[in-house]
Amino acid sequence: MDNEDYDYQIKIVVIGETQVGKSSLLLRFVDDTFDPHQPTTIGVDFRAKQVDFRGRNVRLTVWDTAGQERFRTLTSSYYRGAAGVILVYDISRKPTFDILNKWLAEARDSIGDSDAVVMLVGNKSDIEDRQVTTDEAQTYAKRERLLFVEASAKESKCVDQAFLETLEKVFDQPALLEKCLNPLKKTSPGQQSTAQSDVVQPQSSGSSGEGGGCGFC
Ligand SMILES: Nc1nc2c(ncn2[C@@H]2O[C@H](COP(=O)(O)OP(=O)(O)OP(=O)(O)O)[C@@H](O)[C@H]2O)c(=O)[nH]1
Ligand SMILES: [Mg+2]
Repeated sequence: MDNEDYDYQIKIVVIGETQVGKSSLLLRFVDDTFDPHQPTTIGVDFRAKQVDFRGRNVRLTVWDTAGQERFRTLTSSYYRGAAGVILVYDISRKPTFDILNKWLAEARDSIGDSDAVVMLVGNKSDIEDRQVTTDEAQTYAKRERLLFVEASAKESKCVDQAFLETLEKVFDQPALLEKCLNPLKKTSPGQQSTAQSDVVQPQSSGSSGEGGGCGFC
């Protein structure tokens, strides 16, 4: 896609402990693939996907970084300009849930408290032997004002929903959306009302809503 072919460019960053499935969620969303032997991320990876949303061409840029501290670089530039954050834990490993505060603090310190939409994703919902209940994650999401969904990159469950609901919330915040306008676009779609929500909805149903429950899909 040429630079002028999209109305908005929306940056989404994916964060969370190592091995929770950040890269797997990204690859499922962008390429609809899954690798059971996904290599650990070193540094930063980046993928783009175009979506039509509420009658607009949206270029989603999804950034994926290493969960392992020693492979992480340049934290501030990673978060810069992000409108959405996908905060991931693994429902089968409690420590990845217990450490969410650390990741949330880092994201909020880097981006600003209300300058991005944060979606909490409990990944690996296909695993039966879970260590984090839906209820406790839901309570945490509500307290921290996060969107929330349980997903499985492996089984392609609720992955699109996680990304599209994040996008939907960005579109609901005109000030945030304004920052994502394509500067090369000659006619600003922002001159029309960007807050109108009567056109296209993401395919997801069972929307979690902010601070709300888990979307079961
Ligand atoms: N069962 C199951 N396994 C998954 C799922 N998502 C990812 N995995 C596996 O979990 C492991 C880690 O996945 P990654 O996507 O590399 O995790 P990551 O968070 O990117 O890890 P780092 O890059 O080290 O931070 C891999 O073996 C994946 O195949 C899932 O939904 N279900
Ligand atoms: Mg990775």
